[in-house]
Amino acid sequence: MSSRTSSPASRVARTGGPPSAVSYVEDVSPGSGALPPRAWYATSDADSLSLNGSWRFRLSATADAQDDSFAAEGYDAGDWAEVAVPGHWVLQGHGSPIYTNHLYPFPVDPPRVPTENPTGDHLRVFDLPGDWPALTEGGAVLRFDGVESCARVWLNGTDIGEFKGSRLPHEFAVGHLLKAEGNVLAVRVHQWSAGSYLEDQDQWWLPGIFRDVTLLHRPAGSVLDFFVHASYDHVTGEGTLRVDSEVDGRVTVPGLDIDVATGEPVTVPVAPWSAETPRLYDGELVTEGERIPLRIGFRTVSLEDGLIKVNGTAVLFKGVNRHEWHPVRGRALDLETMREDVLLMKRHNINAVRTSHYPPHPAFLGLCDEYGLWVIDECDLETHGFVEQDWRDNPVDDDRWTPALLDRAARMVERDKNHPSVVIWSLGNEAGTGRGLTAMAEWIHGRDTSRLVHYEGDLDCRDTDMYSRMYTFHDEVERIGQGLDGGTERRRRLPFILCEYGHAMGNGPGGLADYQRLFEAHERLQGGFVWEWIDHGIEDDRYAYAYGGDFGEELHDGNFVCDGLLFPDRTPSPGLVEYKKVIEPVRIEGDGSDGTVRVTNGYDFTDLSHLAFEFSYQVDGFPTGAHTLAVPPLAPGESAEVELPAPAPDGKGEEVQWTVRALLAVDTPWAGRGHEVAWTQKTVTPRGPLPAATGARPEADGDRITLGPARFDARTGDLRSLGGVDVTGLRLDVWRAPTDNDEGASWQDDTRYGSLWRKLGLHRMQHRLESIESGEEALTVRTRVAPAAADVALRTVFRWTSDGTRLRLTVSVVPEGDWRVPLPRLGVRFGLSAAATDSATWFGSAGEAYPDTRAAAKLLQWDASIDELQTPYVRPQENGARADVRWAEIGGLYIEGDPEFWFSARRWTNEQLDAARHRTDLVPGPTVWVNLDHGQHGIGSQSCGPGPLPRYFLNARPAEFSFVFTETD
Ligand code: IPT
Repeated sequence: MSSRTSSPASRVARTGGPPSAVSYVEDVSPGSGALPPRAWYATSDADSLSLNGSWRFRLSATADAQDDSFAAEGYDAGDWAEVAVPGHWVLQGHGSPIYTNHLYPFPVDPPRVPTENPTGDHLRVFDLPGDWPALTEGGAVLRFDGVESCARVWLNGTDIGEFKGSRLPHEFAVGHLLKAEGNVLAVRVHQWSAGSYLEDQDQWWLPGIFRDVTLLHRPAGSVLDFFVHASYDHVTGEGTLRVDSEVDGRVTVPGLDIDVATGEPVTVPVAPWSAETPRLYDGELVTEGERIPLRIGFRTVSLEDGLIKVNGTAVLFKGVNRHEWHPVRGRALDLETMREDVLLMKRHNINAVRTSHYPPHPAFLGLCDEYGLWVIDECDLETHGFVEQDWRDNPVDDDRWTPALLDRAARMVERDKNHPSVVIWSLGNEAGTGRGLTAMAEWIHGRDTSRLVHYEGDLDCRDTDMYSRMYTFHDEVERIGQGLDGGTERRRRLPFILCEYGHAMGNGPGGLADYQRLFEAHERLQGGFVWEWIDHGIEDDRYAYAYGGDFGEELHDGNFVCDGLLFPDRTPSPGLVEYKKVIEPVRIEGDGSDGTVRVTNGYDFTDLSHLAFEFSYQVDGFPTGAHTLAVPPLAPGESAEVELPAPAPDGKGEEVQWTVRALLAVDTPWAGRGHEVAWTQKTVTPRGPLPAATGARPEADGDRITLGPARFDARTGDLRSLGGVDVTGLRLDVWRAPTDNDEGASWQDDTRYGSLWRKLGLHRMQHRLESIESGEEALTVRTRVAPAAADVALRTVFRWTSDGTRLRLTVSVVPEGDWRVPLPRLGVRFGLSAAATDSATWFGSAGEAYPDTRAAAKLLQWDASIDELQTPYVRPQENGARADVRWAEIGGLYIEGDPEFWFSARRWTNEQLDAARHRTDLVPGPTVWVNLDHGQHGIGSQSCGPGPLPRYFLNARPAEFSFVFTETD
């Protein structure tokens, strides 16, 4: 029977609460009907049936718009839409996503939620496979791995319960309800619920059944919950295994000759598990009714001497915060996407993940076990929006909510407790402080004594085993490292981590290398986790990638959701390349002038025998062939002086560098032999001086002045052409399209240079021509470059000379007035015909670099198309500068610089780049604009953290720099 009308129950007048049929939505309790939480496992010999796939779907505007008749057998949903499960309906054409950072997109009135509460009824009819034994033997469990934010479930017309806790599993016993054919599974999902108050993470609000739905056969005597305890004694080299199981059985590990009863400990020599050596032993848990494969990693986590140690060794976290993200599927990730994340992390020297800010799909943790990553597993809890009311009514400090908090803690710990990769439990993120958090910490400490507990909001570390902060400035981190930060006595005894730092929003983050130096200098500083792994842009025809506000949200936080080291399609951004270099596990130091370099093993656990060291010279950026550098298999922390294998070649006047690269000597599961892990480069022979290019004399020629191959406008002093190459608009340039880090976060008012620059008018500098002097051997053009309404200026002299073939420009800049802000950039820009300019070749850094993001700036001779020279930040902004450029060839010009310069070129102006909001706003014009910069302001991390350190400031001060231009053909 089909019905589209509301039942009388859902029409009752509202007298202070929702109709009873949906009262669970606003109930602070975690739900009812679900089985107790237990360990999650991917496979067993018991049957299972995936219920993923296409489901019937009906969207209602309110929680109570429809009665439950759709759950009845025989209901005809033939005219409903269809959605993919796992999935979010707002990404499948029904309603829209909403992005807010910490503001609740509904009135803060806990636990009440809006009447307008998008509610998706999901329906799936399924038959049991022919050989499914459940009907005759044992029971069955229906498992939901993730539903946002609240669901009520019916099977074959029977209401089996409702639950909240979006990124946590919920299981229901359903064996007694199953039929061989025509089972009707009905799931009503509400976007908003009391649970939404606990899930105020900085991300898109994305309702739906977004993780797997599985029916598990439970044979008689099958496994319930089990806890694999596998510790490692680094003194004896032995591991102790004990598998506690609610249902008695046996545990076998063939590789270790183990065959013991559950609950019985056994100690044997083993190879330990670590993120660097992820040794897993295959085993099996066998009960009367089921066999479950185990992957056992032996390791012991401890807090000792004020340090986080694993297997007796202090670890240095080189981590990232990972939200689950896919630009089309949102938080519904498939295994291959998860694997891609893990492989990308491993290939970029990352050794740790904080699962910000909820437990990930459980399969992700299996990959962390397998490939080797330290994991801080974080509970699905954030109440950040309460900060707007000074944390009044914060659920974590209100006993009525404590059962829900404990339920969340238990669902995380029970689900994930058998993963060796998980070394730390985190209570949640940005939830203030309160008794509920303490209750969670106490429960977790009691349930699992083998791991540590983290929570950043607990400044006194009452409940936690480490002092954790986010976005702390370098100087404070240093004080913490030195133990000079004060705090409670307990805190002073604890190790420190930065659970978030290096805000990777847009161009940046800057300053990573400076943090890493601190981490390496002070033992108490056990590393950090860059914020964050991937941009949460949503693929969208209108914009390429959409961000907050693009769906008409009434409240939103714009592109603050695009702050990752990967672009939404998982292309590494320059920030990831930089991070990889900053955290490289081998240090190669020294300039080689004494014929040696110093190699230091920066791994915590492995020696260097898995690496091969390659040594090569390059002349003018061109490699000259490789040699082997004989590095001994140094133990962790050890260093050695290693002899350079070959004398430097005669560069014949060209610049010579050597490069040492540490490469994988063997194939690993995450990268092949030859993969570069670390490198260092040093200049042996500097390049020669720039050609003087003098001798020719400026000649007046009507409205033109000719100087060697160059022609200038006699009235303006502007360069018009060099030989056959037309040049337009060559002038001093100080503007860059402010980066997200230039713009800064709203709470950092006094040093937000993006807006200070704009306020001063650096984006609309006026260029006043003061004089053109055509002398004996130089054409000198003087300008005063200044913004309207201000008395600051840059007095600029362009001095042009030529030897008849080459054209040399020396730019001298003298600031005038009281400059209170640094300059965005300082250099010249000019336009070339786009028709004649589709690529560039240069000798300088291969990739993008800025003053405080240049650790990975490896010098090479390189070429790229103009399009490839752009870094496509989701919100367009300054990008693509190449550092240390000696020379560049572009559009028929060969340009040498003294000193080295920053080079960029694009098919639009910096002003157009600044105006663009999305990639699709950038439309190529007829001109390629080239910037040759003497200086760039640092990048910093001020979109959520410190700006550039003072040494990366581009302060206005007198400067002089030169270029020599030669036509190439
Ligand atoms: C911090 C949050 O923990 C994280 O979820 C994210 O919002 C990040 O900031 C910024 O992208 S909270 C910080 C603003 C104090």
